[in-house]
Amino acid sequence: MRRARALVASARRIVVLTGAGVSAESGVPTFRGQGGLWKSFRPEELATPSAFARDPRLVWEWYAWRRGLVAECAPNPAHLALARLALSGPTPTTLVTQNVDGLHHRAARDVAGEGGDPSAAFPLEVHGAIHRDRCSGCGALSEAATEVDVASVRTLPRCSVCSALLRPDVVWFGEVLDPDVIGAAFHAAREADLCLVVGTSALVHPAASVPDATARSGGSVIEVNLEPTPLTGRAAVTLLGEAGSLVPALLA
Ligand code: BV8
Ligand code: ZN
Repeated sequence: MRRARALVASARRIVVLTGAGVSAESGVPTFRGQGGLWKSFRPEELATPSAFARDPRLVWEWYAWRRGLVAECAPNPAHLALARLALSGPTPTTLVTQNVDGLHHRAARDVAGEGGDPSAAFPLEVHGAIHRDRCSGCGALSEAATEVDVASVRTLPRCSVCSALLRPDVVWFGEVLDPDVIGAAFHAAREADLCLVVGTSALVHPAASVPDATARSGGSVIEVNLEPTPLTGRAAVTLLGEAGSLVPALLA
């Protein structure tokens, strides 16, 4: 922790990459850990365009359930410490998240408070946002309808413009990421001399390569995780433990 805190203190520019582990202590299930989402489901059944084409009702049932879960969750001390780093820390910081739960945005608003400007702590959401709908036909975006009726295909939400089925505005496997968003993430990572990676299994690309961009331009990587990952070999420091306590301690 001492070495990690020294790296944070001497960093000129910081990029942060978070994964499901940063939201675990908020009660949002991770994908691959114990109790992970993919214990009870299989990614190719749900998080793919072909799954949606084959059985949009089943895919919507999974996302509606996750939306309900996330609505009950609140940012945890790790989200809040990262928002404080980005809003009032001494070092220019860019937050990048693979998560679609919107908890970093909520932490930014909590930390900025009434009348404050939270935008500097809004993350680049490289995999989209579960609470936003996108039209599967014309691409129109809308804030999610509160309740999605997943009783049958006929009751699924449809676009008011072109009447095609709406889908959650997230990036599925086999889909390309928004080039502006992932491009900004890699740009920030190249410019940074420190990449702080919190709670990702570092298995899903291209997001998992963001820390490499910092390392390739001579920067350092600090990893916070319960266990080693493919990134551990390239990290200057790996802090093993829960993000909710390690991240506030690291950034205090
Ligand atoms: C792309 C959004 C170009 C939806 C997600 C074959 C065919 C097609 C594609 C591929 C292929 N082989 C490889 C690929 C590329 C593929 C990929 O990387 N696959 C992997 C699995 C091998 N990537 C893509 O398809 C991407 N698009 O490449 O387009 C293309 C196009 C066509 C063909 C080829 C290439 C799109 C990827 C985006 C997929 N969408 N989610 C949704 O959320 O439903 S991915 C999903 O996994 C989430 O976004 C999540 O963020 C991401 C990564 O998971 P993690 O966040 O790391 O979560 P995980 O549970 O895995 O790990 C949690 C970690 O936290 C653990 O390490 C745990 O120890 C730790 N932890 C737990 N609790 C705590 C903690 N740490 C600290 N404290 C705690 N308390
Ligand atoms: Zn439409």
